[in-house]
Amino acid sequence: MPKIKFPDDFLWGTSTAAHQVEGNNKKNQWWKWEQETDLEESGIACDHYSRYEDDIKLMADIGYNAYRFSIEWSRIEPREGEFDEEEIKHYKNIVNQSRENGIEPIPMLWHWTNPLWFMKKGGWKKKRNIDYFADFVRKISEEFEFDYWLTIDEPMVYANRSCASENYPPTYIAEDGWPKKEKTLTPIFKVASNLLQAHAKSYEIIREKSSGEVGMSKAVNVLEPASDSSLDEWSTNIRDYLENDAWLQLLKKGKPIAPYYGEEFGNVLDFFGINYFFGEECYFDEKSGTPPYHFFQTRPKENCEKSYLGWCIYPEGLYKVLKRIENTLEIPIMITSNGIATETDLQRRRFMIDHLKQMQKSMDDGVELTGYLHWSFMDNFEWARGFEPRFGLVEIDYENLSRIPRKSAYMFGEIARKNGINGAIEEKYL
Ligand code: GCO
Repeated sequence: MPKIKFPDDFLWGTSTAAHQVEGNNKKNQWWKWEQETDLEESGIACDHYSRYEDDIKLMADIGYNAYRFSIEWSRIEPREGEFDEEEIKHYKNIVNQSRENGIEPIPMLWHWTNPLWFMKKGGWKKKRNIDYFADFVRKISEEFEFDYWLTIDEPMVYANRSCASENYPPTYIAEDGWPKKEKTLTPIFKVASNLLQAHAKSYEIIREKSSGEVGMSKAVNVLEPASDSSLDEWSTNIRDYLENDAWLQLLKKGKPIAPYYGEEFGNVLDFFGINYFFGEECYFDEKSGTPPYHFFQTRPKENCEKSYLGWCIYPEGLYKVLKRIENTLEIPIMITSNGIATETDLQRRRFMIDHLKQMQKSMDDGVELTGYLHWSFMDNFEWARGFEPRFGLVEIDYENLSRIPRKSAYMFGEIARKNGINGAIEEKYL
């Protein structure tokens, strides 16, 4: 195999999210949801909150040079307008520990969790609540400086799940508790539009103070029709428009386009963060949900190797996604999440190599890629799926929380140090 080299300052790192790894995140809606449903509880999770020093040291020892983590809003602002200086210090320690170990810290300012007080004010369903998030972002931008900032994570995934999936906490808390899922499209567009505006506002706030580059993370998948029936094709076109095309267009134009709405915002991206995991196919099913939902059925693409969660492993899709973004947005791209839940580490190693090859192909074809952040550094709390799916390069023994790097962790370390893959790495690890 020819040697594959990446640009000199390429970021090779891993991603985590506060609620999934820190433990004891008691002040957000997910914690409350876990207590009040039958779902597995996040509890102490990986205890990254107290073990971050060793975790970051381990990243550096293995060879990574970047770390994407999230700053938990409910820790920083546990009550409206009250910022917790101790918690700010905690995240400063993470940043310092990263830099001292030669690791580029890349913060995500919102990864699906909201403080309870914000939820009680109507959460992301209320347009005026965007200002509360803006206050938090302002505070962070006064306290921290970064080379790369990420504002919000997967707005459409959050909007869809919080408004329509039974296993996920609703997007606000009503006076009499959790509201029922509405199962119509209107709230989804509302929540997504507010998150979009939150990103735009955050961009402006951060850029007033920081010379760093600001982006958001969006899940972008390749959607294909499940059959050649025209209803399945319609489903695909509609969904692709709502999830992908409309977003790329509105970000390019600098103003919302239907069904997303709100103020014009101009350019609000220095780079685009993409989260890419699987291939999907869309189909029409008149038995599912209320009318518009007939058009919104997706399932893992068929005829491909599957992950532990049944997701279709589709590395070629990453190339398609990268080219599509390059063609529309024409800005640098960072892969902010890409990974696999699996019980066999060999499958993870193959998954990674196959995706890296597609990245290289896209770069040969003109895509400006600045980094690859693997999901995830360690096994963690996979939201409604609990601790069972294993996404980590590093295994967590949940009996005693010890960290046990898998072979894939070292393989990725070698790739990072060599700044690319070559036949020797494949021979050694595959
Ligand atoms: C992300 C995701 C994570 C998920 C991962 C696996 O931004 O990378 O939202 O929180 O755990 O996608 O499902």
